[in-house]
Amino acid sequence: MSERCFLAIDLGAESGRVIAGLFDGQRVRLDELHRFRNGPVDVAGTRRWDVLRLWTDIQDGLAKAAEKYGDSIVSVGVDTWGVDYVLLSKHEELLGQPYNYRDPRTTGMIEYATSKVPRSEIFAATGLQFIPINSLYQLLGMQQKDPELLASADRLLMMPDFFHWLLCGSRVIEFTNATTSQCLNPVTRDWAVDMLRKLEIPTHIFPEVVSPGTKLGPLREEVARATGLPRLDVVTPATHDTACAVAAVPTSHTGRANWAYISSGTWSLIGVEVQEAILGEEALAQNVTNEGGIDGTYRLLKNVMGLWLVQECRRSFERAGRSYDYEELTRIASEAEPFKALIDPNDESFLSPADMVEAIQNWCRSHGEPVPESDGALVRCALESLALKYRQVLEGIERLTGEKVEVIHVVGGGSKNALLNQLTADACGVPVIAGPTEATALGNVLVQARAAGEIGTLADIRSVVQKSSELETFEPAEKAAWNDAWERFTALTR
Ligand code: LFR
Repeated sequence: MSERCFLAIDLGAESGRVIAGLFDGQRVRLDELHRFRNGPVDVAGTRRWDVLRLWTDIQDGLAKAAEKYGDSIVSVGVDTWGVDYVLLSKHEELLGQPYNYRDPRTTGMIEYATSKVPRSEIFAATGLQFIPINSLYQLLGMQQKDPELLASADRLLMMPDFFHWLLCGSRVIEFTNATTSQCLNPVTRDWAVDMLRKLEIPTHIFPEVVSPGTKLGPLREEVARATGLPRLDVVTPATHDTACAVAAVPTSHTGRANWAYISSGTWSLIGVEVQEAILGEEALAQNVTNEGGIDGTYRLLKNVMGLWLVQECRRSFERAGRSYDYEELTRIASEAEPFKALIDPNDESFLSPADMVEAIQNWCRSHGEPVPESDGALVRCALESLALKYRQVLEGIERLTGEKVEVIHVVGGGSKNALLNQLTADACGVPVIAGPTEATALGNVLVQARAAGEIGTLADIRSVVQKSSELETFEPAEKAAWNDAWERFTALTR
C-alpha cells in the first residue's frame, strides 16, 4: 500500500509543530514540517496565550505541507494541552485574550467551589483531581473578576476546538480534552449541569461533545486558499495531547492496568489505563483524576509538576547569565551529589513562581532540607524528587486498581532524559521503557488514520507504534540508597 498522509498540529506549552504522518498500513513515520515557539505571555499582571500568533504559525506550517504533500493529504487535526479555553460571542467574536492556566486568577477558587458544592459531589460529577488549573476554577476566577465578559459568552471552546473552528468553522468540543475541564461527567459524557448551576456558571456556553475521530468538515475556503491546501477534512484526533500520547504507548497489554505510563514533558502525567472510571472515596482522598481516553478507556492518573521544574530553573540560570541546553543540564545533574536535597514537586509554590531556583531553595529551607546551591544540585534535586513522586503516585494507584505495575512506559519529549529514566526505574523498582518521544504526534496521526478506516482497535494503534519506534529499556538498580531516600521523601510529603 502506498503511504497516506495525515497532518498533526501538535501544540505544547513550549512549542508547536505541524507534522506529516505517513502511514503505509504497517508503520508510520513522521516528518516535522514546521516548528514554532510557544509560551506564556505576561500582560499587565495576567498570563495569556498568543493564540493569533499560533494561528499564523499553523498556517505557515500548512502551506509547507501543501507544497510537500499536496493531494496525498487525507485529513488534518489538532491536539493541545488541556484545561484552557476560548470564549466566543454570539456573533463569533473572540472574547478577550485567552488565558494561560498558570494565570493567578484561579487562586482560592478550589476553596470557593468546595464551599458551595461539597468536594465529594464535584468529584462524583466530574471524576477529576482538584488542581487550580482546571477550566472550572478558571471560569470561577473569571466570574469573580470579569462577570460581564463571561456573561457575553455564547460558546466555550477548548483550545484545540478553537483551532478546529479557525480551520473549518466547527463549534463542538472533543471528548478527551473536555474531560480535563472538570465541567464534564466522563461516564455519561454530559456536561455536569447541576454542579455548574450551583456554581452559577452559565451552562448554555458548553457545546455538543464529539468523540475522537469525528469528521468536522472541510477546511474553510479562505484557509485552503491562503495555505494552498485542497479543502481536505478536518478530523478530531484525541485532542488532548496526553490522550494522544497514551494511545501511542507501545504496550501489548491493552486492557490491563499492570503497566503504567508517564507522559513526560512540561508536566509528568503518571498513571494507568482503566476500563471504568474509579470514583470512590479512596480515589477522592488520593486526589487522582479520570480523564477520558479513546474507545471508552480512562486514564487514572495524577499530574506531577514534571520538567517544568527544570525548564524554569533553566530560565533562572539564564537570567543570571548562565545558559544551558537540556543536555548540559542533565549532565551537570548527573555529576552532582545524589540525594542532597529533596522537595515535594507538587507543592503549589512550584506552579508559577517568579523564580524557580528561589522557590526550590525556600522550600528546602522551610522543610529542614539542605539547600541546593549549585546549578547541578538544583536540577538533581528536581529530578530525584520527581522520581520519588512517581513512586508515591504509583503505589497509590496500585491500591486503587489492585494490580501491580510491572513496567513503566515513559513517552514524550521527557523520555529523552536518560538520567530521569534511570532514576525512575531505581525509585520505582521496575523497568522503564523509554520512547517514543513523539507519542503525542503519533497518537494524533493514528487516530486520524483510524477515522479514515485504515486501522482497527486501540491495540492495533499500539502495535503500529511498536513497529515504528526505537525503544530503550532502563533496569532498576541501587535499591538501598533509594529506600533511604524514599523514607525521607515520605516524611517530607506527609
Ligand atoms: C500536558 C497537559 C496535561 C494537563 C496540562 C495542562 O501537556 O495537557 O495533561 O493537565 O497539560 O493543560
